[in-house]
Amino acid sequence: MSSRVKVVVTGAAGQIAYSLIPRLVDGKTFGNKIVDLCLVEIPQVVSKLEGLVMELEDSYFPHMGEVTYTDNFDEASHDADWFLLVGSIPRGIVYEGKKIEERSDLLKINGGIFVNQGKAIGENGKDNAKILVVGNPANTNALIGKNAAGKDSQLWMAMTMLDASRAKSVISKKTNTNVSEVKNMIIWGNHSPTMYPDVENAVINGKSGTEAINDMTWVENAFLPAVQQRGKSVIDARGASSATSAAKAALDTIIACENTTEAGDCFSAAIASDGSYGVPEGLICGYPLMTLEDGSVEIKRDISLSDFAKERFQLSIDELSSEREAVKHLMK
Ligand code: NAX
Repeated sequence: MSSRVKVVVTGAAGQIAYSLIPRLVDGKTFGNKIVDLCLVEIPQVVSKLEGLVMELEDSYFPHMGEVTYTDNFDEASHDADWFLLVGSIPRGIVYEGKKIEERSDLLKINGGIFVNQGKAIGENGKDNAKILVVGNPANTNALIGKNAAGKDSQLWMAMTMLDASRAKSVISKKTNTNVSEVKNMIIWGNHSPTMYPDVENAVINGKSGTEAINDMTWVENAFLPAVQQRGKSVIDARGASSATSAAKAALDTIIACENTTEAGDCFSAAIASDGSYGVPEGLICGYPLMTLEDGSVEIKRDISLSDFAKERFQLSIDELSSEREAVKHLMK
């Protein structure tokens, strides 16, 4: 066990974090590295983290390093390699006397949080820090955070891995294959119901998605709604939003960034557009990504999109543009 990695997790007393945090130190996500954890919560619930830390200590994790907790994000951010920004204010709660129902209110409240966290990450995080935003609206929160951080050497991502894993599961059932046989699964656009999960460019058991599925009626009427609405279906069935699957997706995103991507494959996350695939520059957009041998993360640029795909993807790009417009006052 040689090197160490410092990971900051916000929303550490929430339901995703309860599944996520133990697996950060289990010796699989970061391989042989010792993992120092800094857990962050809001002042009202930060004391609960004492119990979580007790459980971590009681769980026998040889790869666990120093574990601290705080309600001070600024303090937590020093020299961190990874930031998992899970904490955000969910829809439906009463915040400062008002029930938060509208996406625009959600954007406003969470936007404020991400300005401050972004500044701290830019000032105090490692120059090559990676930031994964899970808290919704994830793409626009990441946009605000990245802008406030102002450090291009840091990689800001919004999580779309859960959407990719959901898509792989639906395809594997349809084609009677194992989920591991579904590769190159791309989620284009926003982490919202407008996302475009790309069956045509998936590779299923070595065949192109178009050839393996060969049923665009199923794609349009069954596959797309199943993936786009899966979050809601889980809430309806469980009475709570996806937690263990979201935690697994965050871990899979870290693993994808820490290891070279196999030829012919890619992983899904949203990063800042450089204009690729016609997306306005700067939007945090779901793309096919590859981790190269030198550890850098790049957009895979050789994917061709059908007219059907382009049309669907454009809806999500338009949504991202309108979200950027709604938070432009936070982007000075
Ligand atoms: P919980 O409500 O269980 O936990 C969120 C925690 O964040 C709470 O304990 C809260 O006190 C804390 N928090 C709020 N503001 C904070 C701040 N400024 N600093 C630190 N902590 C803060 O929610 P959970 O189910 O864990 O979900 C967390 C977020 O993930 C939500 O925004 C949710 O919408 C989002 N999701 C994103 C997904 C994705 O694929 N990108 C999928 C799953 C999930 O829906």
